[in-house]
Amino acid sequence: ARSYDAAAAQERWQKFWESDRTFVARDDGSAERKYVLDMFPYPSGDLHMGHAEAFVMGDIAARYWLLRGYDVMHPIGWDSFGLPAENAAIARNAHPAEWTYANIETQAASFKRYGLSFDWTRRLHTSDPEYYRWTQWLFTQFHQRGLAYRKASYVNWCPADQTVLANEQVVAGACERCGAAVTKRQLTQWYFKITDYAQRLLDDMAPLEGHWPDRVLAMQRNWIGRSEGAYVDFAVEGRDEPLTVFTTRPDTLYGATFFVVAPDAPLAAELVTEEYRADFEAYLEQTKAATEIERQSTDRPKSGVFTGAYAVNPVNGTKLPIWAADYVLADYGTGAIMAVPAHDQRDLDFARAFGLDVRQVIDTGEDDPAASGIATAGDGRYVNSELLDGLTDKASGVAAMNAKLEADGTGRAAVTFRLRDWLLSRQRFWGCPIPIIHCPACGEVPVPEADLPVRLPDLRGADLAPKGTSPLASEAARAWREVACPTCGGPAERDTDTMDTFVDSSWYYFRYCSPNDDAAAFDVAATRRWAPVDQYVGGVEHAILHLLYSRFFTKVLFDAGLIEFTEPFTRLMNQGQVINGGKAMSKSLGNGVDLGQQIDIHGVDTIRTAIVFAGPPEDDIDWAAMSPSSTGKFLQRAYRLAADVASEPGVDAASGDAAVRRQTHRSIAEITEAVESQRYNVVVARIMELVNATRKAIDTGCGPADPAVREAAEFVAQALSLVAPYLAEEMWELLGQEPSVARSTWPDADPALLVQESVTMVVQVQGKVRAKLDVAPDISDADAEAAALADAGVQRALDGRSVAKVIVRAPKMVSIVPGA
Ligand code: ANZ
Ligand code: ZN
Repeated sequence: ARSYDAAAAQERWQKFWESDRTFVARDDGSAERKYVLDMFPYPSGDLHMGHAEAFVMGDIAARYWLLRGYDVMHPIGWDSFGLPAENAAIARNAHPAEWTYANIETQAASFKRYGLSFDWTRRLHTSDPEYYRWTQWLFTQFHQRGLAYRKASYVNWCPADQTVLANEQVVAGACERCGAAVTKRQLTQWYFKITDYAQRLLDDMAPLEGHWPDRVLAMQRNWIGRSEGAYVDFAVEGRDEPLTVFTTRPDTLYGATFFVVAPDAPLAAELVTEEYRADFEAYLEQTKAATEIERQSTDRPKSGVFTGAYAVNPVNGTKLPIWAADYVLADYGTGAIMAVPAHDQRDLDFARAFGLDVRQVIDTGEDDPAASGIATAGDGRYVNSELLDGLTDKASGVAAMNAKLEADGTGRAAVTFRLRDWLLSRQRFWGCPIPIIHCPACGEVPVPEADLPVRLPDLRGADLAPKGTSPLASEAARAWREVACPTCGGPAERDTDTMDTFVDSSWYYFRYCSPNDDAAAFDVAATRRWAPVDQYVGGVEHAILHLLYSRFFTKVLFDAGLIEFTEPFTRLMNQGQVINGGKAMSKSLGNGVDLGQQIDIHGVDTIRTAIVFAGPPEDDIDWAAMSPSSTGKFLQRAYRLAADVASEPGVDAASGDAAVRRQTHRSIAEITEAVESQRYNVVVARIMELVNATRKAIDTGCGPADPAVREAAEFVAQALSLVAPYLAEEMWELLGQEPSVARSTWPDADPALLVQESVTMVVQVQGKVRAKLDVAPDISDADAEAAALADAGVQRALDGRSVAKVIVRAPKMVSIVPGA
């Protein structure tokens, strides 16, 4: 056949790979293992172009390691609990399970069609009881270790989805999923104690440096937000207990002129005197409407109310009026601050708005902040600060103050983190039930392991629409909810919340190592063989949440002695997005592009190759600016090479055309390097060069029967198998090889064929060519100049004149300008 029939090939090879078990991990110790993982999808609708880009990148890595002889595990599954399924089900009046599993089947078929080298025997769905049984088991392990606990607090509340959100799920004050403005509610909720791991989450990033994108590491670091400083205790008039604040600048303590508490911290209501209570209550209501982002914004006008109470500065006994103001957050530090307006801009703005004192304690040489309205934060000479006066740098100032506070018993050096505990309970139906039974006599009782899973009740036909409490707390679920206490046998009730889906996805990469294990969450020996993941691929939208939670889970499991490493993902790639006409594809814009449709038009190989060729994997691709048909033409050209090769398989290429062989081996070396450094667009570019050179050799050079041509065409098929797997299989077959190319062995470049012998260097005198010299391709400028001047023809042309100027473009050209 002279041209390639994509549709027929797709069907044929999908069947072949499945029956041949080409991509099933052997796990038999016959080769070193590689674990390649794509972030698993939500089953919302069919695949779109974003999936096409995301999944092709991991597929290249997986297919390459297979050709390199590794035992590769490249699994797939679905993150199938969660709000999208539930909202879709409510809208369609269907059960979330029906919608979810129907979508999974659709996506699975599309993944197969798209030619991904998944090991389908390891498939999992987080909404299967066989999976979530272990999510529940892990929860009980965290509970036992004191890492899962309940507390009442103000939480982020999405009024549209009627559920709480983790801080990580609030983006610029809005619900990450639906965009509604997030408000606050006081509720008792479950938390994971991720803050216990803050320092380790930071420290363990060191080995990821250079293997994870820099911006992801920076975002993680920023989210964890480590601060060094001190706790300082302030006495409060008429109160026994001191107020403690966290400050990064204990050295500015003499400059504290007032004190601020977060209005929504319990402390504020406690401190406020009767005289000021009404004002305070009104202000508290106003605060609840503001988002955290608004509250932290520096250019928002400062607001606040006086509480009537006073704190006493421990170093000099000054009375500081205590204000309630929303720029101080309730759940950071202690929810209260000492305000130093001269050296903190937010405090200065507040002081100016309410006529409070400003006292400079560091003279930086800039204008006095009291006059300029600009706080100074840099180093300078300490003034008005007794023991610090005369010191000139922050480090000594902080050290001296911390020593004094510790000696006086009024403070101590400390480190704090911005990271807060992970709020994991949700008042929604379609999630993993929290395996706790509340007993009036025994309290919180974990469901015993033998009774897991706690299955979601069916609730078919019941109203699942969000109401602020979980559907599992409704009348329809009464029979499910009411149980005997596992400890005392008395009447008790199940917890009615479900878990955040990020819990489900925090450990799925371990489950893939032994997906059908019904005795454990994962087989310890299997995780030892496969994990950590060698290459993880996914979108940068998961830079914080999913990766931080997975890192946390891994550390807890390490502490529990279940695994032997502390980081789950050795190497991470963030693929770019596919956009359309400069805009992100989205349902609301209606500009999404369906993958299936594109495959119908262009075929899988063309789509995959066009995406990979469009640019570096991490860059965005504008689908509107692409021309897949030119990529299709290139693939047909590649295919025709195989059709034209006239020598037999197995012939020794060594006797073939030397120039063709040098080109092939240079391509092998360059493509190998490009795959390993994940410059996949360069891989395609180099394959194109090799295809063109080989076509030239067939048509106008050594001809199709030369064994060097076969060698070139075979490598084209192997290299193309990474991006255009169906076409590559067809080429491999045309070349008379045993199926499948995916099982073939990636060649090594022959070093002897990589040295370029010589290139031609042109020498001009006064613009006229006077000599053509054979020189080494890496000749230096000086050697090129010397060789040019030594040439007899050049000397003749100079005819005794001096040399005024020499322009050297090694190894191509030397141009000589003679003098008078
Ligand atoms: C006095 C001071 C003087 C401060 C100064 C800064 C500069 P990071 O680095 O982010 O940890 N702060 C503490 N708790 C707060 C809260 N709940 N809401 C808002 N602000 C809070 O910042 C720590 C600094 O942020 C602390 O140090 C405190 O202000 C403020 F010249 O104390 B500082
Ligand atoms: Zn009990």
